Amino acid sequence: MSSAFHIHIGGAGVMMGDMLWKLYEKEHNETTLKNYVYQQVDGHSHPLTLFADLDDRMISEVQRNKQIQFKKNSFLYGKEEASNIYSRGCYTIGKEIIDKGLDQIRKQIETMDRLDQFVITTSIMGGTGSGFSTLLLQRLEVDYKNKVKTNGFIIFPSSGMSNNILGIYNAMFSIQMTRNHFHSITMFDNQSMYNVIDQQLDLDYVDYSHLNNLVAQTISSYTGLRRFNNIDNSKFFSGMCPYPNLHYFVPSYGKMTLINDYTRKELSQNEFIKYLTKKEIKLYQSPNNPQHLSTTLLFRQKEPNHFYGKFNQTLQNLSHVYNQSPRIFQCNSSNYQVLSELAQMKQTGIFFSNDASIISRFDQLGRNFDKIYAKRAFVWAYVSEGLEEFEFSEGREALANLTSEYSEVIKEDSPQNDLEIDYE
Ligand SMILES: Nc1nc2c(ncn2[C@@H]2O[C@H](COP(=O)(O)OP(=O)(O)OP(=O)(O)O)[C@@H](O)[C@H]2O)c(=O)[nH]1
Ligand SMILES: [Mg+2]
Repeated sequence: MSSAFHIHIGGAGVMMGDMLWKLYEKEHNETTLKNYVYQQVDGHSHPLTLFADLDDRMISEVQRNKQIQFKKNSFLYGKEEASNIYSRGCYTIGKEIIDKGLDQIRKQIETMDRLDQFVITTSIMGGTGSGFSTLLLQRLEVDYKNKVKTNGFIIFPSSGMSNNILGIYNAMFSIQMTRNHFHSITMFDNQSMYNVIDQQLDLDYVDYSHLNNLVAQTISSYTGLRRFNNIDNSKFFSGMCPYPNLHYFVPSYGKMTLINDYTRKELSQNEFIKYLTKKEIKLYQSPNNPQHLSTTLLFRQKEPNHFYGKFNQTLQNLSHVYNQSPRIFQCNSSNYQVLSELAQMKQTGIFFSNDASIISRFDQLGRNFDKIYAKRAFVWAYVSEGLEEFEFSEGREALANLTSEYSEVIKEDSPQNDLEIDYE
């Protein structure tokens, strides 16, 4: 019955995983379908997961948490980080531990009745997140090709990071991996997540734990369909891909409220959908108007939602704008919070959109890359770690191909995407 294996790669990936497993642990008592993500042995639940990093700093943080019964096989680390260099993660340092990692994954998977999907968290700006992820995904594909879906929840570069030279190169090298080795990618960027939190919550400070919480809530609602309602979620993302390569999704999550905000109230159907589809709460924001190729609403609430299944009016209006109706899912479970300053809302939701307007961000990444590569900034650092120079242009070409695949579809798509939504 077990069917998802989680892999958390690089410092950011590991910390997102840390937050996610803390959340699963809180949700643990509410579900009878634990063995979707845990191995059950003699009444104990052990996470089916691999935390992989080239150094042990972040992994030690995770191991400090004794509440969760991780198995030894769930941790893989080497002696030194990839120092922000993709090729160190992919070719030199990463190679030293890859076989051990695959072995740890295999041993855990052997304890499962079946495996439907990998759920992967990482940030493609880091040397490990970009390089080691690429190596691992290439190797996993050999062993599990076509049998197992690979769903990524990935931090992309923020739009303002044009001076992070290594981060831009790493992200560029990772595009091929995201296109070829994943069935779906749910995209986040730190700046957008900061903006969303800043607009909604009056916090004195915001750190990575708040951003990781947003990612964890998104993943948990998605896997919650299976963990709480026994809904087969294997087609959740593939049902949003008109073409296999166009599998990049932008999520919006809400509502978030502070624990001491006593004004919080339940939203009506229209208010809630209107809120969730607002451009400003996207966790990966593009300057252009959305170009939704397909959309999905995922609601989360313990009691059956009184407006679930009665969306006709709203759906008609949404479909008028998007040219198609969003699919709707409901996960019946409470909304737990790991961060003590955030309130547990009665109802939350996620709006996933296959939004072609992300190409403006891909174009921006391409322009930033062109600028630094023209001056050959730090090319030596990658080449001295085993990268062949043609891979720079190969990476750039992969990005250009992806952008043009999306552009083709936009051309065919209805111009109605720019319309304001009338919800009443
Ligand atoms: N959302 C989020 N982003 C993070 C976190 N930690 C780092 N980042 C971002 O992710 C980028 C990559 O950092 P890491 O994930 O630490 O890098 P890595 O993959 O471990 O790679 P190396 O350290 O170079 O081996 C950073 O530039 C930050 O922008 C985190 O906990 N959460
Ligand atoms: Mg690191």
